[in-house]
Amino acid sequence: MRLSRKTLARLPETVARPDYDPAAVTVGIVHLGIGAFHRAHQAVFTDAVLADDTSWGVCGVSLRSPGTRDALAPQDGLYALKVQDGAGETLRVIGSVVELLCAPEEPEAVLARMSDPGTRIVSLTVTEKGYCHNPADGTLDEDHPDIRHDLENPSRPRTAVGFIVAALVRRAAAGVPPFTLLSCDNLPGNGHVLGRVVARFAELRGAAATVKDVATPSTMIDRIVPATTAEDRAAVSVALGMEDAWPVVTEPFRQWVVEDVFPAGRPAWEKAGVVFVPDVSAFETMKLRLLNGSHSTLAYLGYLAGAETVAAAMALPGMADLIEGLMRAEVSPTLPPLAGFDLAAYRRDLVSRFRNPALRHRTWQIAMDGSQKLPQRLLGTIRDRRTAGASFGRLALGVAAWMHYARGTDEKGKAIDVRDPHAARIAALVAGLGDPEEIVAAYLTMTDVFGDLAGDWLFRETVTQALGGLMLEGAARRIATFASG
Ligand code: CS2
Repeated sequence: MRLSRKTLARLPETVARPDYDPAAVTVGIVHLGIGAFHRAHQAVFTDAVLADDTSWGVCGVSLRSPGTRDALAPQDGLYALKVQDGAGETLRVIGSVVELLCAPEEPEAVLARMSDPGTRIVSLTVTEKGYCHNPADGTLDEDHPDIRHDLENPSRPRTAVGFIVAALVRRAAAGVPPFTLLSCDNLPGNGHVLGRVVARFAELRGAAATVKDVATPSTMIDRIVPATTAEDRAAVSVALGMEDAWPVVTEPFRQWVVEDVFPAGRPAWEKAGVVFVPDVSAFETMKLRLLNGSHSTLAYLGYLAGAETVAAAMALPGMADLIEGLMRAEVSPTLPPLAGFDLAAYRRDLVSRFRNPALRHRTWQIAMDGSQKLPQRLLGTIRDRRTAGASFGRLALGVAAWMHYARGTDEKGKAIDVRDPHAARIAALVAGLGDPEEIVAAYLTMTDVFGDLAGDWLFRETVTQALGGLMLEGAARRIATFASG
């Protein structure tokens, strides 16, 4: 038996399910990048308020592979959300995703759905690299092969930006007002970044006027959602008493802070706990620098020290002290003030979230795409510390750990499966180098990643020292030196 609208009634009592009729839901949101994160975050907030207005269902679009569509379409888009920590777990079937499309296989269906007047929001979780921007300054990478492709083939796009502009052009031609663009990726000023790449792409297509009034509110999104494993699938299916081909597993914590600029309307998300603010940037900076900056540091150092998961990395001697020190002494002083916000409590919560024993969040997963993540997670913080004339040794260790990791060989001499849009470029840059000074110098030629820090002597020296220590002593011993005793 498979999870579907037909079998919903046969779920065990303990499994929560939609409080509306999923068959009555129509599409109001097209979501680009229907991965685990969307399904454990925005789709859950939407599910909670659909009973009020069933016109806000989600059409989930994969920009790459058909896997999610093929798993969920036979289930009418239904899937289970398993929320777990050391204290226990809960299961809920989510019904907000009512249509699934795979862009490379059915681009016309995607464009038709995005151009439909019923679609009033297009949201995105396409990861940092999905914006096809230069990470150091947020401008469109006009040499990106997919961007070049989309400029040459405007009605058969590959990228999110290409789809968005093509759909906005169609809407304008049909007299349909634009949708609101809602970026939900871990980028500072994600709405601004999206607005900028869309505007530039449209300009290159000769359609600048079409996109000029599109609203692009920024958002801060937070929930830790590891990739679903075969064991998760099996365990959830047992608990449901029926098969679910693609459940998602996550932690209890969730947060969504959004700028309230939705000229075409929006779901009543505030009823589900979404916080609407005039300016999200202080929240974003805090989350990106504290949570994601720590995450990346944990991922590279942890992986090198042989820790497979974040919880295992946190258990390495000295690691919790290192991360706590990084957050308190080096990151927190750089954060913009947030009136009434208890930063110390936020940091404490992060430490316990990282320790969640029930989540198997792989260090390798977080280690992906470092060239796209480091600028907003560690480098911006370092830049602010430099301006303030303050120390940044722990942050530099995180950067050095990435440099060590991305060279592609672990401490036992085994190859690392480095996933990064610049993996080949990095491999070529560091090929044959064994001296920390030369390695750091090679990385610092990536000015699209490091920006002005590439020419900063103290940054170069501090990272070189950190990398030298890592290469000489190994990650576990370096981490252990931070143990407070
Ligand atoms: C993680 C994030 O994979 C990663 O890079 O740091 O996905 C992190 O789990 C989320 O941002 C938490 O909100």
